[in-house]
Amino acid sequence: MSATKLNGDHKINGTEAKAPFLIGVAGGTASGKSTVCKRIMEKLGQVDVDQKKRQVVCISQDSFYRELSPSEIIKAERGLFNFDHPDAFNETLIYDTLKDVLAGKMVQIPAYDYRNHSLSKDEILTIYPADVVLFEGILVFYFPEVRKLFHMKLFVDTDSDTRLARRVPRDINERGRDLDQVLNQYMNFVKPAFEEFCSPTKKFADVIIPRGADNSVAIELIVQHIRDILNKGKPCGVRQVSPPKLVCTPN
Ligand code: UZR
Ligand code: MG
Repeated sequence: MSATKLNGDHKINGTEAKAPFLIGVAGGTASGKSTVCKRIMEKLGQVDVDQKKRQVVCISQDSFYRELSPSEIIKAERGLFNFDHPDAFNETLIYDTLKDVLAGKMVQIPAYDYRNHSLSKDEILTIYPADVVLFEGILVFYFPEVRKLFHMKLFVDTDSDTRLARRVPRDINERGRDLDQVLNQYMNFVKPAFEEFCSPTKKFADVIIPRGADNSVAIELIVQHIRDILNKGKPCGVRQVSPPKLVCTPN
């Protein structure tokens, strides 16, 4: 199967709208959350599809870091700001955005600029209505009201040492950090916050994915489940008007 089209259109206020199947993907830093989302999109044949026509889209919780005050920016530059604490996020904006997504609305969210520790002023991501929306991040199951919005909850469970080994080169190469800063931040903030805020949310998951994106069996099972739900036409029980159909287009 090369291309998959998932149709779940219905009308809201006279215009075409979609109530998507909303999937939360949580897990520690560098556990492979984004890669798991990418694999799911690939298997549903969505990666090469034009943004506007995509039926499966992914949103990152990083787009919802709150704006920092000038003194917090100085702390962040010294590696002294805790980006792994729930208070670093704008919970209200996450909730309101996901409610809009569930109502079939188009939403616009900023990209996150890790080098400047701030939301990008130039890069705005437009999320068009889709059949399946993945929302990934370290603390997506932390906030109870947000947690209730998901139709399916996945927790990517990768060993801490593997995650640290991935995080160090990623922060140095992609996020403009030096080794001392990465390790200090990991010991002072990332590891304790994982243990206090992220790891306890594993209990809310419907499916725990050991080894993350390497676990192709788990990912295939999840994808099959998504296909089944969409084919049955009852993805979310939220506001499904016309049943979505899964159309597999052969090569
Ligand atoms: P993932 N993060 C930064 O490094 N810099 C920022 O400006 C904002 C966030 C990190 C954050 C967290 N922690 O561990 C990680 N720190 O991004 C989450 N320190 O991203 O889930 O892709 O690892
Ligand atoms: Mg990430």
